[in-house]
Amino acid sequence: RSGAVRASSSMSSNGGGAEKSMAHFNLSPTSALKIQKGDITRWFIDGSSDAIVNPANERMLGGGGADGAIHLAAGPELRTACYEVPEVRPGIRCPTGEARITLGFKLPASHVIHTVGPVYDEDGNAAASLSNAYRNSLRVARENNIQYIAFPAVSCGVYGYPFDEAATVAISTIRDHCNDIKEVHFVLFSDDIYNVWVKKAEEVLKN
Ligand code: AR6
Repeated sequence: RSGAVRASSSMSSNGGGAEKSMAHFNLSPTSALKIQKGDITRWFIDGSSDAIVNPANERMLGGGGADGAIHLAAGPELRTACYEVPEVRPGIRCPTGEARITLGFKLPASHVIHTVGPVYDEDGNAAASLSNAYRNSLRVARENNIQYIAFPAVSCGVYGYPFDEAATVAISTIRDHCNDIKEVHFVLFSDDIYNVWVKKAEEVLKN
């Protein structure tokens, strides 16, 4: 478990002049939001019940983007565990906006929470579906005593969600539904998305 992103290296971005690679916000007296750039497959919090969120599809059997990278890093046991998640309709294990949990297998994080964001804007309801994906991921985390959770920018790759709009939904949903989770992280792949997320967190969490 070496070389991973570590929360302990965080620095506040609120005071100005802070290090760019990690931005730290308070969501409540007991919950923090940390935004960093990086590869989510390498993220973990040492010695804790932690989970990374996989931006999956409704079949839950792998795909491209972060989903592909997570399955590759976790090893084939992850696909087997996903296959065993009951179908709610033929071929569908996790409908859009819902979340399911598995172990992390070879990943440094102990668990994977699989969620499915919307394709932008397939049905005119993308913001509600994206909010549900974050809210249900946080609910499943709490139900499984996860204290630390890391999200990628769900729907911002293959599913085409504009970064600015996605950041508004992601951060306001986490602000409203983070109860009891010690740290909610975003691990973002590019400078572009990282900068949008930090700017939006400064706006949304000020109010
Ligand atoms: N770590 C962190 N972020 C990553 C990583 C990584 N290793 N790899 C990619 N990203 P996407 P979606 C970013 O496409 O839009 C899959 O095929 C990426 O740059 O992974 O929800 C699934 O099976 C982008 O910002 O997920 C579904 O079919 C963000 O993660 C579909 O894609 C999400 O991009 C889901 O599409």
